[in-house]
Amino acid sequence: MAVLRSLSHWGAFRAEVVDGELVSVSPFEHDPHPTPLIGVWPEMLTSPMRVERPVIRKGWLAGDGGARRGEDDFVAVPWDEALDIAAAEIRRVREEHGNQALFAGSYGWSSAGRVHHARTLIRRFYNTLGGFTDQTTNYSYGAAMAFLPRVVGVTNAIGSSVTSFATIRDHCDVMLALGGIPKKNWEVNSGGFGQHRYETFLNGVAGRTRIVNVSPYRGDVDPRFPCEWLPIRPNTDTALLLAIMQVLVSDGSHDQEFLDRYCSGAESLIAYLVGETDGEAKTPSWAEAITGIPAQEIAALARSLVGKRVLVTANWSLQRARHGEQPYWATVALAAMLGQIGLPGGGFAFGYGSSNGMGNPRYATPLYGLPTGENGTGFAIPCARVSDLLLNAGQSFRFDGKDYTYPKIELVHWAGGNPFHHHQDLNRLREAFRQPQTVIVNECYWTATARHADIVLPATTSLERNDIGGASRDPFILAMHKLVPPVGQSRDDYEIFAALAARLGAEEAFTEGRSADEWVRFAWAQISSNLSSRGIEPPSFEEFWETGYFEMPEPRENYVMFADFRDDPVANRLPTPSGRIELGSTRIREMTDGAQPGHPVWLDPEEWLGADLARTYPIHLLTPQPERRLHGQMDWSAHSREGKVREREVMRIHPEDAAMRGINDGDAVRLFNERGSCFAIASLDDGLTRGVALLPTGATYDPDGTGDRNSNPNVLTRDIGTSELGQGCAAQSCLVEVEKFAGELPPLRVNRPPVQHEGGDFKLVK
Ligand SMILES: Nc1nc2c(c(=O)[nH]1)N[C@H]1C(S)=C(S)[C@@H](COP(=O)(O)OP(=O)(O)OC[C@H]3O[C@@H](n4cnc5c(=O)[nH]c(N)nc54)[C@H](O)[C@@H]3O)O[C@H]1N2
Ligand SMILES: Nc1nc2c(c(=O)[nH]1)N[C@H]1C(S)=C(S)[C@@H](COP(=O)(O)OP(=O)(O)OC[C@H]3O[C@@H](n4cnc5c(=O)[nH]c(N)nc54)[C@H](O)[C@@H]3O)O[C@H]1N2
Ligand SMILES: [Mo]
Repeated sequence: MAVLRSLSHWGAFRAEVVDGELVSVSPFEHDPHPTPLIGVWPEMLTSPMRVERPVIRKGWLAGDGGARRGEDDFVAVPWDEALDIAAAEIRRVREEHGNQALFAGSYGWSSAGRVHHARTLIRRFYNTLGGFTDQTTNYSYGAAMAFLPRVVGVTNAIGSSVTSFATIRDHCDVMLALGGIPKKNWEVNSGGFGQHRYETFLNGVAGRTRIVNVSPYRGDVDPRFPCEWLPIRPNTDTALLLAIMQVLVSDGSHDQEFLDRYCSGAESLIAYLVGETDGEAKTPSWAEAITGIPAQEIAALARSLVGKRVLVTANWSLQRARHGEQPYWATVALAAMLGQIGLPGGGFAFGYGSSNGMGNPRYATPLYGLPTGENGTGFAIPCARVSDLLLNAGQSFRFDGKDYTYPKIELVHWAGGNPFHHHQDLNRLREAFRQPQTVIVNECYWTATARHADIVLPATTSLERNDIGGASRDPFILAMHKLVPPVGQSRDDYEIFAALAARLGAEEAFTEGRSADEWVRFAWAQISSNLSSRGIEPPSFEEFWETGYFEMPEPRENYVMFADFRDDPVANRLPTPSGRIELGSTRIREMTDGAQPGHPVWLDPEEWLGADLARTYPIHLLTPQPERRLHGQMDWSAHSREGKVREREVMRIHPEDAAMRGINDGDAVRLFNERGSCFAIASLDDGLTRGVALLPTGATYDPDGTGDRNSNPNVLTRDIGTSELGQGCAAQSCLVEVEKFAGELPPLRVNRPPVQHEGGDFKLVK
């Protein structure tokens, strides 16, 4: 191999390997702005935090019922024994309680490589056994994923292709960016990619387009790019959007023709805006009381949009809040009132600030993961309802207009995700994790989730196996070369599931007679045939593997969302009941028994700065994605640690909010509410809306009673769905109090692996 290469969700890289050891990494030669995140690998590949061998929790072996999950020691066992025990347990639960009692939704990002994608493999495995309780939608934009199709009929408005950045560059006058366009989020994209394009995007747009960063945080647009900042209280964007629409409607400057031709139900929204429905017009002064933005500014902003090409955008975090469906619906509605949906550089789009490659041309780069097969139970919960599932067996819940019942779960199996990173209200999750009889986790590292398991199976990272990765929005298909042999006794997830399948009589169904490397070749064959069918000449596998990447040709056209629909709304009707954009919807009203009135509406998010609860917990805590890692991954790396102070995460707070509490820059603070508490180091920042604090996610949970010794904000967040419509994660609706912490910060226990004994006599080995 000329050059060894690999890839992670934060980008492609070249590797220097000497004597089976990864010595250094260097950026992919076609990445214009590589991230320092790739540098974590030489340290983290062989970190002491790797799970080195299969272990079983001591109390589980003694039949303790799970009460000590997360507190207990482990016992090392040989692979065969671990696999025998895990397989026997899966068989027993399936036979005694049925397939629904197996929960293996396994939400999480796992690896960039698509063949070895752990979440795909675990689903394939359980489906060969007849099925399991799965998870649907996602944490990123789960509410929108379920809800947007009700409004515009399709999901591509969020997940895949959005209006191309080149059309913004050439046509857009105003980009009203709710939640901004943060640089840090462009460091990553699921599946990995060849090119970081934040600079390309903003360099192109910032010249001609007026960018308005509507956000609680000025830093949500990189300060190198000119933009206006409109500070807003969190979770109140819907009120702002409604007031802008109210001004347009009362001035008569909205596009009635567009509403008549392309939308349905606009009259019910307009009746609400002008106050016919509830006696209150949604004026700028009405919105000032909610958003904290002066009424004159709202009115001036509204009027400044008239006659301009306007793109209304929102990042994904806006809908990870209570009633997160509403700001998205209101975004669509404002764009409709402005009449530019389907025009280049106009209309609406989501996620430009949320992930690398948003706004790229539509490469539709083909990739291939193993088929997951049919789930025999046909049952999946919305992914963020995991604690409800484990705690509320037999109870019903509503999702997207249908009622379901939670089954009783007896076995949980996770491969490639970290619920003790991603889920809200970790004390409640802890209680939930104590319910099943058995918890199995495949992990590369000693995450908080691995620590809460009964059986921990050590998995290789993607650097220890051959694979192919990439993302549909990026032009590169990337070869991932096996750089080093498996670390410790770790095995590929593929091998682990094949071995479990063999013990359960399903080996052939799982492997189809192929080794993992044969699947990689098979994947290339599938990708090649996709390329060929599009008139693109693919190289042979050998050539691809040797070159290390394949670059897609640039698409000829720039994509504009809903351009076809605009051209001909009859021939290209949307798959909604009216065939149009639904600004009013009786179906949505009925789905909630009237709780949602059937048009975009301001609904109280319960935990926000206008709530009664804000008298007790006056700080709205936002928990954005971390700059120096991907979620909880690589939290132990030097790069992640360099962003911390005294091993704790930095929390941004407004200088006046800090002063009221006697907090100085660099002080240790304790954040708390009724759900829990954690620590952080204060950083004073006047680029925040008053009353808001920002603490990124991803510090490894280190429980101590209901508190976290570390800085994991999910001990504080509320575990509730966005609403019964989308049932998405609502982490961004969270009130806390912050106090100066004068004491000694408690030492962390999660910076080293848990205690592991030698099998048999429990002799201490670590
Ligand atoms: N408060 C708050 N919470 C949030 C959010 C928020 O904004 N605020 N955001 C949410 C969002 S959008 C998301 S996507 C989630 C992310 O949540 P997760 O995706 O669960 O977080 P990760 O830390 O990426 O977890 C992936 C795990 O997979 C493991 N892994 C990697 N490769 C492999 C492999 O090959 N095999 C196996 N077996 N394991 C592997 C990694 O070691 C890691 O522990 O967090 C959510 N949580
Ligand atoms: N470096 C890095 N990049 C990542 C990730 C990572 O872990 N690390 N994770 C990736 C994943 S899985 C996802 S889903 C995306 C998430 O992408 P997003 O959901 O867009 O990102 P966040 O960082 O949660 O939020 C961005 C900003 O939104 C603002 N915001 C929060 N609430 C509100 C609100 O109510 N109104 C307004 N107007 N603004 C608000 C906050 O100021 C915050 O800084 O990021 C991806 N990118
Ligand atoms: Mo996400």
